Amino acid sequence: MRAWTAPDVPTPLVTAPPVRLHDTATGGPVELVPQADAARLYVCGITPYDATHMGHAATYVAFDLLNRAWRSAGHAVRFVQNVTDVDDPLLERATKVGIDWVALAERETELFRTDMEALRVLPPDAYVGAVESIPLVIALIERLQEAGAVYRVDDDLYFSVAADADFGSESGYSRELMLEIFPERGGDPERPGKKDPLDALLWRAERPGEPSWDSPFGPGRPGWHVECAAIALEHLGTTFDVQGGGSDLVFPHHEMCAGHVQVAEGAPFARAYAHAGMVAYDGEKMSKSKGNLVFVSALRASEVDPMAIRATLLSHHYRSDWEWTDADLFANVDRIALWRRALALGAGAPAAPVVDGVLAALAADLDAPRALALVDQWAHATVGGPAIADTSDPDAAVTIHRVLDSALGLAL
Ligand code: 5CA
Ligand code: ZN
Repeated sequence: MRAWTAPDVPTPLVTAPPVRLHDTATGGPVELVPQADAARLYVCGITPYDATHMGHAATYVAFDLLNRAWRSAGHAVRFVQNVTDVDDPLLERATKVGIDWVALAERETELFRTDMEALRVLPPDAYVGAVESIPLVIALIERLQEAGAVYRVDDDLYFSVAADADFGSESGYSRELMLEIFPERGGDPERPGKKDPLDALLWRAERPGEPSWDSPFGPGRPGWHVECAAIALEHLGTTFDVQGGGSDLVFPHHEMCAGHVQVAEGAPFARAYAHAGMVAYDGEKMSKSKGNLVFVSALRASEVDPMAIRATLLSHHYRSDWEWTDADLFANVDRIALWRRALALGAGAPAAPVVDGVLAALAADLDAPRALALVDQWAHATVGGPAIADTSDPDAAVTIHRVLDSALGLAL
């Protein structure tokens, strides 16, 4: 499907250091120098049944920093994202509000595109829906059948986790923890007839009132994990650089994606698995199912500068869990105003060390808070305050403007 319009990204004036990122599977940093002609990134997309909230936005801005950090280090990037445009929560919401599920998915996907554009998130090179990928899903399930990893329960097909010798290596979770989390994140451990409670649904046979597609296994629709596995495999190949998403996808989603591809291809799914922390609101994880939401589109409609929203998201390290507050947003509105005042002066405090510091911070596991702190110091030094303003660098504004735009996605 169509992605969204790319913002202009100025070419960086200096080359950034190689990117290091925390890998969930190994629990430590990995240096991500791409081994193919481009760095290859897959980021799990939305299930489009409601508007983009700050949790989604934080996750997509985090991986946008990775995309930009690779580009700053001189690499081309191939970026792929899915849209889960058929799944239980989408169908349930469409039924509840009495609208066609296709129309609901299209409407919310379109709103997401406009939110991503406003936040200056670089669009994926391939933006791929689950529905349009059903032939890929069927082909992958057939490969898994050939590998002896598939069995039937009634007319549904399941992936046998026992077929994957490395099962558990992505999350590192104990079986006890997996069993606890699985039912909370779409799994069905109690279903009679399963060989292992953790086995994952690959193909859900047609149910009355639900959409379905023909397949060699009978009419039905794809399971969730096989959707991302098939899309990533087709559009990036095996062992691409980074599989990304929020930390609620560590298990079972990314574990199962990795397992499906590992069994079908005999090669690792991704080189690294990166996860963004959860954004909370009113004391709980912001989630469509709980309804404790702050929408990007609602703030935009009330004239909040999208760059202040983006700065608020960047002011928290992507791996930490944090809570959205209005006070935080207003502090970042003030921060952006200060930076604009400093940039308007033209000359300012020396910019080169700021550029180096910002690029180094982002290359070191996407440390945006450290990058913002460096720009804060520069802005304070430039506008003066009680001290005398430092305007020793005649080109400071142009240089800082450029690095803010290219590396942090803040176009001021
Ligand atoms: N369609 C699937 C992925 S294939 C899905 O999880 N969709 S979603 O709409 O529920 O979430 C989209 C992305 O936002 C996922 O990467 C998810 O991990 C992330 N996300 C959801 N809630 C939060 C939150 N409160 N904080 C941070 N990230 C979140
Ligand atoms: Zn996914």
